[in-house]
Amino acid sequence: MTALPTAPRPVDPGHVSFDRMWAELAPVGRHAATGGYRRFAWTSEDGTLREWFVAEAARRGLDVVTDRVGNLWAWRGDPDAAAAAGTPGLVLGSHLDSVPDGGAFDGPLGVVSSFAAFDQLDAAGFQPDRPLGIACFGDEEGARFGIACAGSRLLTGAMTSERGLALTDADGTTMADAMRAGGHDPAVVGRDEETLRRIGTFLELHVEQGRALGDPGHPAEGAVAVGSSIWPHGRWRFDLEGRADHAGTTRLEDRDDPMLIAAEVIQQARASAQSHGCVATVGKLRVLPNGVNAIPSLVQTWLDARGADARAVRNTVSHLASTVGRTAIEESWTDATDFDAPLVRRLSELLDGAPVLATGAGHDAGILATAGVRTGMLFVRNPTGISHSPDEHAETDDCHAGVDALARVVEDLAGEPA
Ligand code: HGY
Ligand code: MN
Ligand code: MN
Repeated sequence: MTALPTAPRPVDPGHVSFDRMWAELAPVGRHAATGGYRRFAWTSEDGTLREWFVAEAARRGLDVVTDRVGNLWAWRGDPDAAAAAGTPGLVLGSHLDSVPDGGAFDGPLGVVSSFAAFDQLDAAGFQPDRPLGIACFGDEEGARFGIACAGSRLLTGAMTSERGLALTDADGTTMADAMRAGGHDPAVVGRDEETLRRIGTFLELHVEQGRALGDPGHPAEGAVAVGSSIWPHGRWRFDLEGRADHAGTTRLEDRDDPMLIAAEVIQQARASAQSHGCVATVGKLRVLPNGVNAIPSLVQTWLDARGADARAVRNTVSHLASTVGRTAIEESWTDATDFDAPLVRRLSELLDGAPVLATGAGHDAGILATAGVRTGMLFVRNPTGISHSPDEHAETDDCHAGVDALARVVEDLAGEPA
């Protein structure tokens, strides 16, 4: 008996458009040697990504607005009229920039999935009762100027424009000059009330960057989870000064070599984090003059410390500083962020009891939540949990499941009573 031909699976328009967009973005800012992405704020790669976002919005008849900080917002409907009428918009989105040699999914998965969810909903003839938006936050990773979520921090006033615009990159270029070169006037940068008023709810879909969804048998095993909270976390810098000298002619007993202190900072950071139940990372050093045969005059050492308990994180850093006898200069701090609890419950219910997970990763959603915006997150499984690496990966089916989940919750949230 010949098997009846199985009916071809209906093509999901959102999945088709997701795959198209994903393929289009893949080469932008990808480093040939490492396979990692170098998509840094206000660079030419950033400009290409911004053009891509605007083109995708135009493809769907969405109006694109650039806010005072340079974040992009694609709108369907009139967010100002809706806000005035008491039903501000539902906004999806994430970021397109990366850490140095980052993966393809951290950020872009949320932006691409948002456009694809719009396509899914359009194909189903969904008529939202409020404006729908897609946000593309600039400079989420802080890879070039050193402060993560710079776009959302400047938008909400969590970081002053004075501080942000004066930040410099490794070449000494200020954020203000980089913005200007990227076509955005730094003179207008600052908290943007008009933009914030338009947002009723912000929902960020993001790759999980953890292993809860991917571990077979883990209670959270599945394709999509709901975010509950973000760990408190911060960035500190140690400026370790020494005396420049010759690597060959300077006796060991005559040296004042800051690299030895840096080595102690790195080792003790791990030990202090371990003893305080936190995580700590030294991923970046700046060595002057950075010559193989020159004892450094200065070694700047950056520390990233995080944990479920803010006091423990701060104790990790203060214990480290006292152990090495040096000052930890705080560059940024983000308090623990809890997403809107009723929204978290609703998202989990809408997604058939999807697991609810905390995360150690910072997100623009966390900055908006801290600024009082009703915010939620969805996480998509990346089985290895690896992120901030060219090896970051999520399966296409799971990415499609993320699009479906986003479309499902938009149908509910964009029809809820005001
Ligand atoms: O650092 C973070 O957690 C985020 O990737 N910016
Ligand atoms: Mn990231
Ligand atoms: Mn991210």
